[in-house]
Amino acid sequence: MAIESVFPFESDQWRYQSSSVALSTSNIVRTNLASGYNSNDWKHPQFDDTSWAEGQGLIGGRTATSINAARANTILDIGSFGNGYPAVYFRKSFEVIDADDVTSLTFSTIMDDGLIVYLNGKEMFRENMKDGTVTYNDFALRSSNETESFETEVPLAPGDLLEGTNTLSIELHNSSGNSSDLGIDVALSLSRPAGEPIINLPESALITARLKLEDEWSATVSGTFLLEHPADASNLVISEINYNPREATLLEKLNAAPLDLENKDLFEFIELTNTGATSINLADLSFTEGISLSLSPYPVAPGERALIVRIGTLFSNDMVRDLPA
Ligand SMILES: [Ca+2]
Ligand SMILES: [Ca+2]
Repeated sequence: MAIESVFPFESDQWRYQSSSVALSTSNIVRTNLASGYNSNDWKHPQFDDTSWAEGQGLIGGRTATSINAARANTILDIGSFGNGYPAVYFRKSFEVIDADDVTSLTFSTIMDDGLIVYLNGKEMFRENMKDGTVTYNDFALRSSNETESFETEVPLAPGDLLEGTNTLSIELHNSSGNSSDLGIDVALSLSRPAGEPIINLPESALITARLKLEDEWSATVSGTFLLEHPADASNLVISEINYNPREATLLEKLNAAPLDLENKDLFEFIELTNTGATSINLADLSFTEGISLSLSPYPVAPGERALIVRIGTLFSNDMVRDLPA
C-alpha cells in the first residue's frame, strides 16, 4: 500500500456550527433512499455552509487547553455550564485525484467525546456513540480519552470517494451537559495499491524501467505505450513508392550542392497514408520482405502521409519541394 496524506492535524478551513439548533439525524444519508436526503442536508456535499464559522483544528473548548492532547487553535463555544450543547457540527472539503484507485481512508482523530463521520453524505464510522439513529440531543456513551489520537481505517466502496472535491461532515457529541470540554481535530490519509506509480505520457513513447530495492537495481524492461491505435492493414496503405529514381537534373544538382546527388538510391522513398478515421502510430511496424526496417513510435493523423526516406536532409532540400502529390 502507498499511503498519501490528504490533510494533517491543525488544518484550516474547517466549517462548524456550534449552537442549540439541531440538524438532521444520522439516518438521513445518501445510502438511505427513503430518508429524503438532499442538498439541503448538512451532510450533503452541496450543502451551503458559508454561514457557518470557520476555524483551524484543533477546534475545542471551553478553553484552548481543555482538550488534553493539543492546544486548540480555534476556541469552540460549547454552551453554558450545566446546559452544554449535546452536539456540534463540522464540515471540511478536500481534493482527491484519481479517486478510483483509492482503496481506503485512514482518519487520525483527537476527540472529546463521541462522533459520527460522514463522507459525501454516507456514514464512514462512529466512535463512542450508540448504535442506530443519533439525534442532536444524544450524548456520547462515555467520556473519551482525548490525551492522544486514535486511527480508524475505512475501506471504500465504489462511488464513496469522488474525483475532485469531497466533503467530510462530522457530528461531535459531548458526554453530558455538565462536561467542561468538547473538541476535535482530524488528520486524513488515503491508501492506494502499491506498485502503481502513475506516469502521464504526453505522447506515445518507448518506456524503459527498472526497479531499485535498497542499493540494488534490477535489469531493465521496455515497452512501447501508444496513445494512438497501432497501424495495421485496416488503416495503413503504401500510397507511393519512388524506386530507382531518375538521375537528378543539372538544376537540381546545382541547387542541392554540396550534397552528392550521383547516388540515385539515396532518393528512394516510400510514402505511407493513414486511410483510417482515427490517429494511428507506426511504432514497431516493419516490412515482411525487401526492406529491413523497424519503425519507432510515430503518430499519423487520419489522411496524413508519412515518408520513409534514406536521408532526411535530402528531402528537406529545395530540390524536392515539387515532389508529385
Ligand atoms: Ca474530556
Ligand atoms: Ca467532554
